[in-house]
Amino acid sequence: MALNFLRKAFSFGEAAETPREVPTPAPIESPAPPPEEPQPAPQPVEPPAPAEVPAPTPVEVPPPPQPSIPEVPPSASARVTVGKQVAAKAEAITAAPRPQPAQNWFRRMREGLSRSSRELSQNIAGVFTKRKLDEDTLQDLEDVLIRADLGMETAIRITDALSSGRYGKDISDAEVRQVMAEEVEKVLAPVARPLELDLSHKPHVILVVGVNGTGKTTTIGKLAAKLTAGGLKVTLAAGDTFRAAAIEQLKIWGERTGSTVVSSKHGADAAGLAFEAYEKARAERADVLIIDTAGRLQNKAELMAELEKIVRVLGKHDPDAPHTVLQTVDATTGQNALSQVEIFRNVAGVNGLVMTKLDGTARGGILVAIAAKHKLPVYFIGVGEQVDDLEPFSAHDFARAIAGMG
Ligand SMILES: Nc1nc2c(ncn2[C@@H]2O[C@H](COP(=O)(O)OP(=O)(O)OP(=O)(O)O)[C@@H](O)[C@H]2O)c(=O)[nH]1
Ligand SMILES: [Mg+2]
Repeated sequence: MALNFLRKAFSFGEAAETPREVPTPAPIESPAPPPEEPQPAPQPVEPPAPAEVPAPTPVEVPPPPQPSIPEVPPSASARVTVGKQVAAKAEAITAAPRPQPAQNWFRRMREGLSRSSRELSQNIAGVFTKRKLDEDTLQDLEDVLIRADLGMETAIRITDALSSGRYGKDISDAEVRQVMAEEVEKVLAPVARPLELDLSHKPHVILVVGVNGTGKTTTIGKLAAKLTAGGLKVTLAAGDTFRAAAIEQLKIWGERTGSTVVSSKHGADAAGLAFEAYEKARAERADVLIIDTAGRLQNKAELMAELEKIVRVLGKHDPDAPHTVLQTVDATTGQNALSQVEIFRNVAGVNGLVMTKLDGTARGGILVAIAAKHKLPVYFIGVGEQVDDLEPFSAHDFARAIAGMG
């Protein structure tokens, strides 16, 4: 898969040109003209006036004429999986080398989750010191698990698994943690899925949404690094037009990762910018367009309506766009994260999550509650602020880390 991902020749320098300002987008309500074949010329072009550029429809992109790669079935040629191999390549373009190699990410996640797991382990040990597994201990354990944000459903699942076969017997806290790790892994396994990009869309559009400060822009930068290092051409859209600093922040990520950045003036219409960015990405034959958005609280109706508008406008270009709607969820948030996902999912059609800030939180259990409730794929976890601190999510590793196991 990774080889397939890397199959195209891509010049890092070429894509790393200085991002340019684009004019304020044209009104988006005008009906889209009929489709047209994509332009073959990859050179930078002046952004065309939106009204003159026909809206593209999904196109079949035949596999490129490179030598075939044995690991990848031909039918999968337009799909790529963003995984560890690409993360490893991202190392090469990290501007500031980290003191420790990215392969230590599991250690960092475990250290990060140690606040969650330490508290949990101590509380479990408190329940099971010289006590048999009976109604009282099971109830106490259930309370501990719920307080650790794991959610009622998973708490009951764990206590049920423990009581079957062990009821009335002595049990150690290590055994309890072992069962907990097994049950948490079962809850997480279905959501631990790799992010897949369908490059037949050209661009595959990823819209990134979430509450203020949850890590949208940082995650976009980290993801762009993986994609460009994997040989893909990436365009970033500075859809957070609320704050001038947000546009600058994305431009810096664009420079660091060799991605083109499309931005408009501070205060411009975000949906219009998304529309314009799509046109530009398409004209320049970008593989992936990642759209940043302004952070918003899920209870602010007018801001949530703006997200709906962005989705609607992208659909004028390609009825399937945005193909991925990624929500960043801050792991330090606790229970409120559940309603954040609920509302963003309803409004913007979130179909994948990135759980950020798993380094150093005592509330990592919320990921389990979100998985149990929403069953949305968790593509990555954020374990720090640096470019390589974004890792594909592993149910097994996470479950062991939160249960405080080696
Ligand atoms: N420790 C840690 N910090 C993170 C992580 N992801 C993002 N951050 C930090 O969280 C802060 C907010 O990140 P942003 O990417 O600006 O968040 P945002 O969602 O774009 O914020 P708004 O645009 O204001 O809504 C920054 O200081 C990031 O460096 C992570 O995984 N771990
Ligand atoms: Mg931001």
